[in-house]
Amino acid sequence: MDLKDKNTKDIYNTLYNEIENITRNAPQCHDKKKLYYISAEFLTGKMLVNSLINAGLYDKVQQKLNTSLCEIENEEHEPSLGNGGLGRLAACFMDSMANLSLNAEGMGLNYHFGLFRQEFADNKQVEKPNPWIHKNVFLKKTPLTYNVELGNLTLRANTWQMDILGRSGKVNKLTLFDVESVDESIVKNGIEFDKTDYAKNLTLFLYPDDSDENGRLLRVYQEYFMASCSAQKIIDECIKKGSTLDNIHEYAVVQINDTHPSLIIPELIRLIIQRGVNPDIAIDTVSKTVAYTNHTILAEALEKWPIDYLKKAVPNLVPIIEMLDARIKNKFSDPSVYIIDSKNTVHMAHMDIHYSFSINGVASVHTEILKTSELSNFYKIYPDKFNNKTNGISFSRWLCKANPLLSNYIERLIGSCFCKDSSKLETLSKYSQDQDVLKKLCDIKHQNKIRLKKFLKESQGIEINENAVFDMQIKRLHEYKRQQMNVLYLINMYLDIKNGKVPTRPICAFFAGKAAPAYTIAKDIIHMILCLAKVIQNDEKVREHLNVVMIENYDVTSAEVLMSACDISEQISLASREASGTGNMKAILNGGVILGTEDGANVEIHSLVGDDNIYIFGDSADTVIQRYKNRDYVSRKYYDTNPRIKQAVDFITSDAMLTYGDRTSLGRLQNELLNKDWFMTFPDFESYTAARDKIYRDYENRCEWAKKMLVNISKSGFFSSDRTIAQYNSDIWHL
Ligand code: 26Q
Repeated sequence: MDLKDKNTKDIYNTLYNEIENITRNAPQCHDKKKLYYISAEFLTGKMLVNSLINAGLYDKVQQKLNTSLCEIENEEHEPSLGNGGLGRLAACFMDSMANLSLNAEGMGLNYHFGLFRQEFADNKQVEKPNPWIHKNVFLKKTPLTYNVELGNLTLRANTWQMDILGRSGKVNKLTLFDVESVDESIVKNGIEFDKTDYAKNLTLFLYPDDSDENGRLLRVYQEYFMASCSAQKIIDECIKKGSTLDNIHEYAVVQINDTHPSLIIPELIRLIIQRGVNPDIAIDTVSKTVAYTNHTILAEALEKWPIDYLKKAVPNLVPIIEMLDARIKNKFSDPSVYIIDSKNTVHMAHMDIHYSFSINGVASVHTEILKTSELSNFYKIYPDKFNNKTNGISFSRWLCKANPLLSNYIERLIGSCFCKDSSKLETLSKYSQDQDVLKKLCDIKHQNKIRLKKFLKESQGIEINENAVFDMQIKRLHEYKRQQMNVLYLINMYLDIKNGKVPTRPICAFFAGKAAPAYTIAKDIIHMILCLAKVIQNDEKVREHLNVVMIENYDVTSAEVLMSACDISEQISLASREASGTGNMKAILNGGVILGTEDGANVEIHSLVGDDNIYIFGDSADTVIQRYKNRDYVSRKYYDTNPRIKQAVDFITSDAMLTYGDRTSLGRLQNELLNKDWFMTFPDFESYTAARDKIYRDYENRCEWAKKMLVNISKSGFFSSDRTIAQYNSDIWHL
C-alpha cells in the first residue's frame, strides 16, 4: 500500500478495499448450532477504523499516512441504524461475538435513511433525512431473496450484509433485509412520506421511538417483514444442516432484542407447522429456541398492538397468536398474564415470556425490578427463566478508537493484554500513588478536550474553553433521563453567578441528544436548553464562568469524541427507570467520573469503584416505586416550599428566556413540571444540587481527582461487552 501522496478519498477507498479483502478471506464458522441476534436496530457507527483496529492494522496504517486516520474517516457515512442504547448495544454485541469466535449472525432491516439528522433552527429541533448508503459503505448485496406475505400485498425481500470483523480475525455477518420495491423518491419536506404505501416505504426509515399514530401500523409491517425474512433464513439454514424442524433448537438459538422482533415466534411456529410438523411440537421446539431480552420497564415503551392492526398487517399470524393465547388462558386464570387482553390488545412481551426459554434484564437492579415488580406475575410462573445479563460496551470502539491517547498509554503501562482480557485493567490500580501516571492521565484528558474543541469549532462553529470542567449529559432526550433537572441546576448557577457567586473554574455543561419527532415535551426541553445557552452567551458577566452547549446531531461518531473528553458524566435518571445505560460505562472507561442516581448499571459501577469515586444522590428505586404505587406525589408542594426550585422553575418563562424562546413551548414545559413532574425531579433536586456542588469542589483537588479517574478506568473491565457475550453464551446460548 502506498498511501503517502494520495488524497483522503483515495486513501479511504484503498483502505476500504484492504478491509474488504481481509473479510472476504476470513475463516467462516461451520458449527452445528448458530446464534441469531434479531434486532430492529444496529447502531454500528463508522466501520473502517474499527475494522482496522480489530485487524491489528491501525498503527501500521497510521504510520504510512501523512494525515490522521480521523481525517480519512470523514469520507465514511455513519450508518445510523438505531435510536440509541438498544441499537448501540446490538452493535457492540456483534463485535464481541466476532471477538469470541462465536457462530453468530445479526439480522435486521436495511433502512435507507438512518435516524433523522438533527438540526437546530430558532432554538428548536428540526428533523432532516439522513441517507447513509453511498459508494463504498460496508454493505454488500447477497443473492438471497424471500417473499413476505403481508395483509394486502406480497413483498419481495433482498438481502444485504455487513462483515463484522472481530479481534479473533473471525468475521460474522450482519444481515439486513430490504424491500425490493422501496422508493426513496416518495420522501418529501424533510422526513415526510406516504405512510400507507408499504411497497415503497417499508424499509425507508428507521422508526423513531415515538407516539406518532400514523406510523404505528407501518411499524407492525416493518416488524413482520423483519421477522418473516429472519425466520425463513433460519429455517433454510437449519434444514441445510440436517434439521427435521421438530428440533430446530438443536441448530439455532434466537436472541430477540426487546419485543420489536417478537413476531418471529408465531412466524417460526407458522412456517414449521406449514411444513408438516404437529403444532404441539412446533410450539415446543420454537419455545426452546427463542430467548428474550427486556430493555425497559416504562409502560409506554412496552409494545402492545390492537388485534385489528395485526389483522390488517399480518393476517396469517393472527390464528397462531390466538392459539398461543388460548393455551395460556386454558392454563392460567390470572388475566394479567394473558397475551390478548379483554380489550383485544396483543401484549408482545407476554407472548415472549410464555414462549421463550430465557428472559433477561440488562443490569442487576433492572432484572430485580422485573422479577419483583414489573413482571412479578410471570416470575411466579417461570422463576427459572429469568436471568440478568449486565450490558457492556466494545472496548475496541470506546477505548481504542475513541481514545487512542489513553489506550496507547495504558498499553505502555500494562501491555496490550487488556484488549483480549478487559479485567486486566485492574492492574492499573498499582499506579494509584504514582504522580507521573496521575499527571499523564490529566494530560491525556486535556488533549482530548482540545480535540473536542477543534471538532466542535469545525463541525458546528461552537467555541469552548478547554480549561473548563467538562460536564456532560449526552443521550436521547427523555423525561425519565431528566435533562430538565440538569437545566434547573444550571439556571440557579447562572443566577448565582449574576449575583457574584462565581465558580472557582469555568464550567462547560454539554448536552447532546435527539428527541423523537412526536415527543413534544422532549422537544420543549431541547428548546429550553438552547434558550438558556443563548441567555448565557449574551451575558458578558456570566459567560466566562459558565457555558451551556447543546451539540447538534449526536451520533456514534460525535459520541466517540465527546466521551474521551468528559470529566463529569451526568447519569441522573429517576431511579428504577433507566434499565442499564451504557454511556455511564463509556464515561468511566475514558476516565470520566459519574454524578448519578442508584439506577441501572450505575449501581454496579458504584459497588465496583466505591463511594469515593462516584457521586451518588437521590431516592432509591424502592422509594420511587413505592411513591408511584401510593400516587401521592404532588410536585407543587416542593415548588411552594423550596425557594431554589421556585426560582429555577419561574425562570423558564422569564423575560430573559422569552427573548429567545417560544412562550407556548416554555410554558408547556413549566406547567408540566409544576403540575405533574412525572419523573420526580423535585424530590431529588436538593440532593442533586448538593452532590453537584461537591463534585465541582472535589474537581479542584487535581491529584485526588486523577486518582478517581484511575480507579474508574481500572474498574471498568467488567463492562466490556466481551464479558456480557461470554455470559450470554455460557448461560443461554450454549454454543
Ligand atoms: C417502540 C414502539 C414503536 C416504535 C419504537 C419503539 C421503540 C424503539 C426503540 C422502543 C424502544 C426503543 C429503544 C429502547 C432503548 O434504547 N432502551 C435502552 O436500552 C439500553 C440497552 O439495554 C439500556 O442501556 C437503556 O437503559 C435503555 O433505555
